Amino acid sequence: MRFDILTLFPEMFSSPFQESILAKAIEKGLIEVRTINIRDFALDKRRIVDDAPYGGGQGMVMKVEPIARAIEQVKSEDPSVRTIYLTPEGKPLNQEMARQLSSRSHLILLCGRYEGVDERVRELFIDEEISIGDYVLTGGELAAMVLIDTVSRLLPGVLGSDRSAEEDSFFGSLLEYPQYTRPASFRGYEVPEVLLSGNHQAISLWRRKEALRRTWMRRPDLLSKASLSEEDKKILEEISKKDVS
Ligand code: 6GU
Repeated sequence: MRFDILTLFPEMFSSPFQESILAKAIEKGLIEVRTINIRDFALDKRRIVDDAPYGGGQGMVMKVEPIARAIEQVKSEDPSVRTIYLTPEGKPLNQEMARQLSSRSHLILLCGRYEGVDERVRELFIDEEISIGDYVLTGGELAAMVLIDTVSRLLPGVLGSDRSAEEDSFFGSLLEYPQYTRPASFRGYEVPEVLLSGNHQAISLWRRKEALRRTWMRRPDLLSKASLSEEDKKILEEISKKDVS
């Protein structure tokens, strides 16, 4: 899968893709991440990319021509590319959207700065507008990194095969159960005994209970969307009766 990032700050992207899982995904050729400096597509001598808004008001607006030329260059190489504008006015990103995006082979990610882009960019070139949450960033660059990260890890081979399969059955429904590793005792805090028991059935049940408890405590909104078995519902009833810890 290929990502072309259109930005005024390509340097921001130098390190996030040079570490860990995404670096390996690039090395293996599973993803390709290119940055394109919008300023390279400003044809005037001073390479101006922004201007004051018509009608007056605060701040600067990103000009349409350099963005248009940059997008058209990518589209001339691949007319089927999908163009996404990262903006707090977009649809909030969630796991289902990430899953849908992961089926595409090529995305353009346009990162806005200042007071946003000239509206004609959106009308003429943008297929989809995406936000990463209800708060305001200084620009779309960090949002583009988040999007690339969450989409890439869904691609076959990016995570270990066992991990991706596991994720799919769980995904979007419940929070994770608590995890422990050695030592079994740390400053008087013990690992729950059941996890040391070797009883796989008991361990599974404990983990499901803890996942349900944690979801109920922290994200009750997720429970209405989760697919719950009859046993899950019984466990939840118990939890909601006695547990306030
Ligand atoms: Cl995509 N851009 C900016 N500037 N702020 C945001 C955002 C995007 N998503 C949430 N906040």
